[in-house]
Amino acid sequence: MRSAPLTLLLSAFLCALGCSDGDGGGENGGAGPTSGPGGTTSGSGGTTATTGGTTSGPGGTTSTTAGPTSGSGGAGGDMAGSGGMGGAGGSGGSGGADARIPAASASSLREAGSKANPPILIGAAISGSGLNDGNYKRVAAAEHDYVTAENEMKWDALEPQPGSFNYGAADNIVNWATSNGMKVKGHTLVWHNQLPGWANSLSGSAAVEQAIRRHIENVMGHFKSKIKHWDVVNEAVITDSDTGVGNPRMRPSVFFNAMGAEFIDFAFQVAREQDPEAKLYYNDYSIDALNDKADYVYEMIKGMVDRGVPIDGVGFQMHIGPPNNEAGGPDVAANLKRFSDLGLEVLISEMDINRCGGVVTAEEQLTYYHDIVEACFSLPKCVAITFWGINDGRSWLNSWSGALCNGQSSQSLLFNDQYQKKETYNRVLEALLGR
Ligand code: 9MR
Repeated sequence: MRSAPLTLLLSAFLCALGCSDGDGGGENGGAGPTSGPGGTTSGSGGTTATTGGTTSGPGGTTSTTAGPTSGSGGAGGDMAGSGGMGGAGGSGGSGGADARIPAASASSLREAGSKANPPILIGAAISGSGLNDGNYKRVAAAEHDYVTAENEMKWDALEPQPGSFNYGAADNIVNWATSNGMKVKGHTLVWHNQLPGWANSLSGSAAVEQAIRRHIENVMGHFKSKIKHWDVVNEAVITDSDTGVGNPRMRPSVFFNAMGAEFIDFAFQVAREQDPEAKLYYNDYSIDALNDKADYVYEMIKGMVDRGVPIDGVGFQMHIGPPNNEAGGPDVAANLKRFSDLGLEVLISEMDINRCGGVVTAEEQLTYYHDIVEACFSLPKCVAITFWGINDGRSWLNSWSGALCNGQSSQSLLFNDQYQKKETYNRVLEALLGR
């Protein structure tokens, strides 16, 4: 592990310019980590097979023996028609192996991930518009075996009117992914952002509960045969700045305001009822390294585990650089490990490293990419690494207020505007090969 100083930054300054996800405010704090409804649980998936080898298929299983490399998920390009969910290795890694064995060599990220034992899914955020671009599709399928829809599975896209569901754009992405032997993580069931107006103006716990239940049941039901991984609750915690520092508390939202922190347990319980086999995740930003928000989320998740709430893992978004925080490898490794020690899977769920504003230098970016991927690689229960986009030219950061890019390229990803591999790609591949 290279030493990577934790350089962080400018919280108040950056947030004054606009923080990721907007509404950093909210005075409504202090709810403390989810005061548990003491609720019931349907058993958490949890699970681990103890024999070696990989198992394909939904839900992901795990190989726990440290045998030689397990099968590759196929590094091919647009492998139309391979059908189904198979071929990409398990989503494994939670079986208690002490160390991950790297592939001896690999010619793509997904090959390196699937040949590691236990395997690591290599993901990308995919946009519907990207799939109209042949180069985008080629690189996306050749290098990744895990897909998150960048916007097409959010509440406003799927349920624009109460009880009226629109699956066209999401189906396009899911069908493309499965036909390329890629798994899909549903993103995201309950989130304060990208909500349709009608949902945002609900009030009263009964109405909000009913809306959450209907949304989760419909969406998970629609995708049940194809999606076995879900971000159930996204970004339920805030701090004074979006860097994860200062006064961590529950985020005011239509859900929290009506139900208190109990909305989180409720959403996971409804999701578990809907699919006993699915992996259910909590996902958040600026909880990547050791900071106030990560501490608070740790206590919140630990409370859920202690109460038997059916949660399988935590996604660490890993948006490094403006407008979020920036973390060094050692801190990330320690942070991921404490969550993994709760018996949960951990995922790097939305990684990019923004160079706009000169806050992160080119050299720091390479170090961070390597060391953060290494932190996941070193933890057998770290089951997936998803990059938030394919190439620099299409990154959300380029035009995001607060990202300091002003329409210029954030230079944040692994491929340049022409879809050529960058040095960041090489550093990620090295870390996936245990180097
Ligand atoms: O990348 C997404 C961007 O296109 C949208 O405009 C934005 C709106 O909220 O959401 C972005 O994705 C977010 C993800 O869904 C949740 N974590 C933060 C991501 C970056 O803002």
